Amino acid sequence: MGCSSSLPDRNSGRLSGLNSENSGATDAKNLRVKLVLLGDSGVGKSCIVLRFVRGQFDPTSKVTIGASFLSQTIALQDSTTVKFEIWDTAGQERYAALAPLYYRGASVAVVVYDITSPESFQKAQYWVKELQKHGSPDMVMALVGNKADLLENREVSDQDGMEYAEKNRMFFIETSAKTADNINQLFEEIAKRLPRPASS
Ligand SMILES: Nc1nc2c(ncn2[C@@H]2O[C@H](COP(=O)(O)OP(=O)(O)O)[C@@H](O)[C@H]2O)c(=O)[nH]1
Ligand SMILES: [Mg+2]
Repeated sequence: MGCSSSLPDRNSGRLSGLNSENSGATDAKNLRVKLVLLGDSGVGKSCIVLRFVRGQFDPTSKVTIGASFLSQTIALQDSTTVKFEIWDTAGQERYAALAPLYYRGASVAVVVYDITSPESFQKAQYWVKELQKHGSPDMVMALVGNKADLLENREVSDQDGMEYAEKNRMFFIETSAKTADNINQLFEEIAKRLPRPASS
């Protein structure tokens, strides 16, 4: 049973002045960014989003309505706020050709793999290359090793994840959507790394 973050609700941005062509700031203190998640099916992308936006894991209902859009705002220490407009796919990650439509205009890409699956780590590397070729050049990229609670089944070392991320100038973190471990930290670290518009 997968997580679905595709249920529109009060957190959904579908009806609230959605401007998919990105990005950027409303002003220097209040940033608004488009964030996309990429990675193999089943690595936990939807669960990460649900955990972050609603504090839940594994909802009982599952409705798929295509790429879903959820938003969540966080406040940073320096009193700036960052509103993440988070795009999660409903399985379109299987169709690599559709991906550019999805990540176009995104200022943040979160590439997720499952620490118990070397195949998913390979796939993550494919997505990183894809983003380097076709994404916006100033995109903030994070590499996430999810399912960190399944330590006894680990097949990708944190060392391998970290080294790959470093080489590709990405932020690296291991998370568990199940236990909530490092989920908020992931988004906070991304927020800190966003380019700030010059205040006027
Ligand atoms: N143990 C564990 N299972 C997880 C975690 N995150 C997701 N899952 C499970 O992995 C499966 C796929 O999750 P889902 O979010 O639908 O993956 P997606 O296809 O990448 O969106 C589901 O059965 C989840 O319950 C995690 O952090 N730990
Ligand atoms: Mg999903």
